[in-house]
Amino acid sequence: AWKKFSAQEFSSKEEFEKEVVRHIETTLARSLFNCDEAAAYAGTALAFRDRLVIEWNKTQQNQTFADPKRVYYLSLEFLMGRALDNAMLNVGMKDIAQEGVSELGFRMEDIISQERDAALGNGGLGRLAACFLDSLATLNYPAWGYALRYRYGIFKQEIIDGYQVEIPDYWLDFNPWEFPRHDVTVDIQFYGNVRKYMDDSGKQWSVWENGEIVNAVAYDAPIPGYGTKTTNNLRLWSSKASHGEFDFTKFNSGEYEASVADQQRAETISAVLYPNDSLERGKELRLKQQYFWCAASLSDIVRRFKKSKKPWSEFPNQVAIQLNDTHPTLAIPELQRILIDGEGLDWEEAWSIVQKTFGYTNHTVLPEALEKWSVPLIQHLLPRHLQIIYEINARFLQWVEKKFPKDRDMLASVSIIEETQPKMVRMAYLAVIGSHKVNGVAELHSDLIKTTIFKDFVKIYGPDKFTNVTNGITPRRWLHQANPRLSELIANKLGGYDFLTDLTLLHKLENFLDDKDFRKEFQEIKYANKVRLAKYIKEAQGISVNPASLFDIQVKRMHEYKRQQLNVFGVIHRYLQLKDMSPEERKKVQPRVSIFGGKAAPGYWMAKTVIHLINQVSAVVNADKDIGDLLKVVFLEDYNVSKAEIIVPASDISEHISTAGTEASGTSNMKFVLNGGLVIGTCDGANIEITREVGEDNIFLFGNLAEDVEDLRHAHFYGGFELDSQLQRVFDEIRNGRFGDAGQFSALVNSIVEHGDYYLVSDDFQSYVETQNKIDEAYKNQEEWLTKTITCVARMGFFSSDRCIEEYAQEIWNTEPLPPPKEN
Ligand code: 26Q
Repeated sequence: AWKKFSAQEFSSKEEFEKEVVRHIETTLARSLFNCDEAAAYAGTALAFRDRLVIEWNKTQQNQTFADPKRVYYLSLEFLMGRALDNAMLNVGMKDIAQEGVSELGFRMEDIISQERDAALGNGGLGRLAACFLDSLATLNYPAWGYALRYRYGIFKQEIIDGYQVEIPDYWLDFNPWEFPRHDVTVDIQFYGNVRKYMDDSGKQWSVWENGEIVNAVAYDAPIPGYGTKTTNNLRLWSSKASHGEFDFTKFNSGEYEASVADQQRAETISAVLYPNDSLERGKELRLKQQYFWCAASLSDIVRRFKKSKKPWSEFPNQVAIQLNDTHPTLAIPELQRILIDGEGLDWEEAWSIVQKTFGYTNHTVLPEALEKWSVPLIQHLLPRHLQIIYEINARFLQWVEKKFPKDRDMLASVSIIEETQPKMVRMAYLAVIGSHKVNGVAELHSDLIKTTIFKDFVKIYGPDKFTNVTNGITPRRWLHQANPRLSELIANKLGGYDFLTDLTLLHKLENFLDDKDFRKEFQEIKYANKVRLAKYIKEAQGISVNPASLFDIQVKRMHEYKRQQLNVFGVIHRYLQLKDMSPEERKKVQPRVSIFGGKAAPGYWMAKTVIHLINQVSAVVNADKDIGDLLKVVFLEDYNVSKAEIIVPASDISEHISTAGTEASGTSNMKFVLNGGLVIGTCDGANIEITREVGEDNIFLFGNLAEDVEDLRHAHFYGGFELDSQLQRVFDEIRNGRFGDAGQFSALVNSIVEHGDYYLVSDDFQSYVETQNKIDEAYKNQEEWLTKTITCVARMGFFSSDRCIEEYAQEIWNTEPLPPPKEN
């Protein structure tokens, strides 16, 4: 086996075992005689945690001493998944640990699966933040993540009678990876009023007073890099009642209940992750979360900067703050407030610091998903911030007015304040105005934001403020950890594991396209991964699937724009065709398993209806004796990061079929291809760049283009659109009750046949079905298929999140790595 790198190591399995046993007996106070898998997990995690902590402390010390420019990644979501396997692989001692745990009578797989996912996110945006932390540490960037310590992560999904049911995810019972920092707390203010006064020198000050105070307590988690000792920090804020005089008097005077109620109200702020991956309009608690987190993080960042005793003008040379979507936009007026009200800087000086400090990443062009908050709500909760937002807007509009005199439309269209009833604050505009760079997450998406939602800002600032950083994924988790056999095979061919930190090295795999042994093993690994998924499907859903079938997978959040409905209509069409065939004809058919997974936001009725339809179709098709293995339909419950690690390596085809122009990037497309699966997809998001890299012959593209979407929607609106006859038949069968109570699905069907088919399902259906048929044909030639998949893997180097981070560092943050000092 190849030596990956040298790190601080357990010198032997005996030493590792001793540490595990010590933790079980002393830290957990448990007897070895009743050591179950949970205890074995805890012991193993704690043994590795000890190793991480040492490097973590050294890294932080080194960063404090060198005091380089740091990156702060503000994201309300970090979808981390499990930590133990990642820690073992990044520290590089999984082999020793594996031997150790087996001597203790356990299987490493079982121990790893004891851990609960840290599911502090909804989907793509949260997982992107987690991949970025891995890359930042691996590349030795001094970087911190900031988020909230939710008591409840994204809900667990159960399917009962075909319907989604949400179960709370209370995940903190035992979490060895977090360290409470009860000494690191920040007072956060809400409500109250603003008073103006003049000091002796005649200077005007604003004070925000009489508010309610909530305490933010820091909890830290170590983020180990791969093959480096750099261990960065993820800081999560937890809300707690502040024990100021106010509570104390209540308690003293016997108002115990009122006092406890105050405490609970404070703790509610960090209680739960909002389970919407588009929008939850107007919820005061969500706005409280956002401010609580921004204010705590900024106070922490400013405190750290002030220790260096540098002048304020140095702040943007020491601090880069990246805003993951508009969720942390309040950080902009908050920093301005700290600088002018707290530090006494004048407006212009402060504002120039603010603009140089922030960068903003946009993740959507869908207008309904753009964040807005009502002026009265902000006025009530954050009166001083509303004043500052108005001042930012007034100065900005004045400046625009000079550039575009007498253009009233321009002023109204770029104003941060939308003049509706009530007035609304457009958070994306505030984020654009308060940042020095704005980026989209794939080329098409970055082009689209410049011509749609931020069109006028391009006129005002020029095009250079807007840039693209195409998303990426960490090859450590999404290749090495999820698919260890493939990773090892590649290492054997390329002469080591360097590709894990330079993914472009994968291109050398093309030299082995004719290597019979390599091809055979590559194919065997895919088959073994499918067997593993089949086993999981049997255990979890009770459905038997044949691993020799074509595995067709669509796993992602349930959304109309992602078009799981197009997929399931295609499945129904396939089923109807199979039913029409003679037994002779059926023998020629390529067997297929259609696998779905994904959560719907609890209030998103249409998305839930699609889940229900998939489950109904699954019940009918899987029970049909005529069909047998020719078609199986599976809805996998509770899709999450750790399940993705089993699902992603097992696809033959995965589906990324959003209406063109709606999916900003997509990142699971990258994960599937990196693991030797092909893609069926639309010309959308990162699919386009995947096509550029792997070549048009190695991807199955279909459907209308983004540039045609507007006209097509128009055509629907003005009628005269005739429904494809095959889709018509699918709808007829749904309506006549073939898949259960037809009434349940009428709104879904009607959204297409009567209400304008906003997501253009009917326009793309024929092209989709034809492309699926091409896939059946292509799959029959297994040798050619294999050549395609190997070629794809070889050409995925571009999609490493390491490449993204280098681009952010150069184009947006202007930061350098700080490698750990050499030790003797
Ligand atoms: C906002 C306000 C209130 C409550 C919730 C939200 C909210 C929460 C999460 C809004 C959006 C999200 C998540 C969005 C998301 O995951 N977007 C995806 O980001 C990926 C990474 O860039 C892209 O690959 C996907 O295309 C994009 O959909």
